[in-house]
Amino acid sequence: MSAPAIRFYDQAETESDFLAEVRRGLARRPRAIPPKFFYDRRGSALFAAICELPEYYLTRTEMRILRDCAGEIARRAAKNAVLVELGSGASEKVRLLLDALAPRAYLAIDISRDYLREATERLARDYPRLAVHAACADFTRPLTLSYPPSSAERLVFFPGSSIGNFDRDESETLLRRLRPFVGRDGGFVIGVDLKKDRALLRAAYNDAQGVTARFNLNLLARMRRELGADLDMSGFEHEAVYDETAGRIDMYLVSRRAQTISLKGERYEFSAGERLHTESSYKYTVEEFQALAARAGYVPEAVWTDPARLFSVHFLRA
Ligand code: AVJ
Repeated sequence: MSAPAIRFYDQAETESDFLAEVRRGLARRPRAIPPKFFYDRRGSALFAAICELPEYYLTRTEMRILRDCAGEIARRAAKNAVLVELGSGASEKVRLLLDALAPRAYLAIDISRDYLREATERLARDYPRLAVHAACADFTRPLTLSYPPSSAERLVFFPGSSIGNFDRDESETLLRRLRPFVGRDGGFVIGVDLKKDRALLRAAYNDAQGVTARFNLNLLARMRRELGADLDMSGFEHEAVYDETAGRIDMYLVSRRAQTISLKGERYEFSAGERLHTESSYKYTVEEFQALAARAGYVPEAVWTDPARLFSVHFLRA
């Protein structure tokens, strides 16, 4: 069966952006590379595998909440709105909204080009009457897409606690920047992971099968594949710790010994035990997140959680 056509837009990160950010990240102290670079094709596939892990409660809990509140979201959304998803990944969660909402169109935005194409083609096959648009873009930068038209009302969907990758100031800035995109009559549905017992959090980022470790280490593999970096992957190990005061998980690649990463003629010396920060994942209480949203100019209209209060889904008015 031939797949319905996807409208595909490209506003991609280029290879030179990756190179520039890796160079900068290796040169600064403490060393750090932004988590958006996890998501090459293999990284997106590894993340999808993380979502299936028994320890990674986030995805299945959010799906359960969405299943329960999708009808209410549909009632709050503008009729005939375009559904726009930021960081659409496998486009699995959005199916719960599509089933309740039947929007006029869906726009998936993701940084992982090939993965985005495959995920939206699968979706278009399963929803043959839906107009599916896909944009390869970095939503932390201003969106310069020709779609949706400015006249279209929007329901913006930002699931998975992707907002957790940004610190509190960056989150506020990102949300404020997205407000005009959501628009006056639009709605913003955002999934936010909640603060909880540290043992549960630690386990979610240190799974027994080591999938999260492979996801983290894939950043080094990507540096080799795409940038020709010379490094020994077995010289690094995955570490994820919960900083309770800051309310965040921090992920690192830790150098097991003194060693060098060579990249385009430059040498970066690592001492034994030295850490390269690869990700933060901020956790919120419901009230903390609502206050953040309000500072960014939104009105928090509704919030849903699971009975164990592991995860939250917020409906914000722009
Ligand atoms: C996609 C950013 C929400 O922080 O939980 C999962 C990424 N990193 N396991 C998260 C991730 C390690 C994930 N987010």
